[in-house]
Amino acid sequence: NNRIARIELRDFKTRQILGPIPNVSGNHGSTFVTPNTEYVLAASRFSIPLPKGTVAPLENYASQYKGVVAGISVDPNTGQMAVGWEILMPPFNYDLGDAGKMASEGWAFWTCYNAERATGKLEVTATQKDRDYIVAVDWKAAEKAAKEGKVKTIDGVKVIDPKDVQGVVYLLPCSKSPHGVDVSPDGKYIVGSGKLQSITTAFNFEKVKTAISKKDFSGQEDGIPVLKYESIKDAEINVGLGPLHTQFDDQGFAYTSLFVESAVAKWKLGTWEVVDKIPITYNIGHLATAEGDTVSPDGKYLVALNKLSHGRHLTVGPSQPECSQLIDVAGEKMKMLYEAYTEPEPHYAQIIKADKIKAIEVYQKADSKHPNAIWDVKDARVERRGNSVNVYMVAVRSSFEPNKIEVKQGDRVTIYLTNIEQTTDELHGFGLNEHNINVVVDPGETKVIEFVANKPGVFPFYCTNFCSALHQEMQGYLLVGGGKPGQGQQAKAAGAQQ
Ligand SMILES: [Cu+2]
Repeated sequence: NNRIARIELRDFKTRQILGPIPNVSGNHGSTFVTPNTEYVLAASRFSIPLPKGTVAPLENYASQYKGVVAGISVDPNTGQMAVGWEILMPPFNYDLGDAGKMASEGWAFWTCYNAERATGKLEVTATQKDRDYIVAVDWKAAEKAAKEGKVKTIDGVKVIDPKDVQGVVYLLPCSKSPHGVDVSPDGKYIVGSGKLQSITTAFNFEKVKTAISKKDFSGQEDGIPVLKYESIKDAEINVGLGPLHTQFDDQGFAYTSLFVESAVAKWKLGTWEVVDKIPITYNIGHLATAEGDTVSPDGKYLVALNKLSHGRHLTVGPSQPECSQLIDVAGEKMKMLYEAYTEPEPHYAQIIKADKIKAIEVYQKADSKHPNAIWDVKDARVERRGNSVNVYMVAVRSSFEPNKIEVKQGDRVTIYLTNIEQTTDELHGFGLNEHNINVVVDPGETKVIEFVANKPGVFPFYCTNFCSALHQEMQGYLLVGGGKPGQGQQAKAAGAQQ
């Protein structure tokens, strides 16, 4: 749905969901951030006619369909995200990105496939040419163009058309069918692999800048200059079959996942020699080294996020979990340490040092701002206003107060439930029978539960998050009167027949 969520690492809760992002279609090129989180990168996987809602014949795909790469701005004080700028791109399929850093600070990169601008059976039609592209955006120039109004407004956001604004975006020819680009920790190398070629290419960012200043171009796509491959590449590394993504360690080594070969290749930046290889089970896609996307990777560990497990675990039906493997990369030779099973399909990860995360375990009473929170059992009550029933409820080991709610059929019920515990790991839950309601309330948190009591009868509510030896006793009753017995069951039976 072209959305980006921001999760606060203080409590690991989602604070914002931005989107659907205008003009971006199938955001597969996220979420990579610039070094100071000025922007989060986003990109269209599926080019479509713009603005959204426009229909153009698929026969006109090459000219009337458009991709978009975007910088989602992040407020440095609040973290609030908004669309910063977008760039109108040829109808390729845009894939994973990475932000420039150090030597390439101020730039953003994405790979794209389907340089053929093909439709139909893409496995054939989109693999005709020898090369696809890495998109290189000078995001400071994009920011400036947006600020100076050198934009079109499409669906309410600022969109830069490279035909009108020069110097914002360039294309670097890359091996066929790439699925990601990775910038080395010093920012000097832009590393891209195409899964249909057995090499990984290290582009030298200095050479990219020189080629741009000398206009050393081999062509253009919809007004975007294409740089000459031979002028900007430093090395082609013979990593193996089906190279996809590359991560880095603290000793100048790079690790490239090999999907077809089911292996990870370790190679040296600068000398470009492949020094080690380790088999993976099976078909590795993404991989993550400790802080491997940063300017100072931590090394030591690598996690291989594999796409297929091919029955390495007990079979429990056709749907199979996938395999992730933990590899020790501290020594000369990579060592397999452990494997575990994850939901399909593992798609990117970050490993962050634990001491960087300062998460809370309890919401402090002093910080409670909810207007309807109550912190004393004495304040627990049920209030009626017309057909609205407000319940001010406390959860604390091991009871709910009040533990009886009496309403009439059709009443709108709102429960303000505060878990007044201030103890680590003392969460409570609130489940209401046959109402499809089950919420978890963290220590010190207030949750609002709203529903219309449209079924007559007596409905137990109970704690659904284990809390104490008397957890099972933590329960109460909702009594919904004034209705005709059996009504709920009749409605249910009617529903079942449909
Ligand atoms: Cu409980």
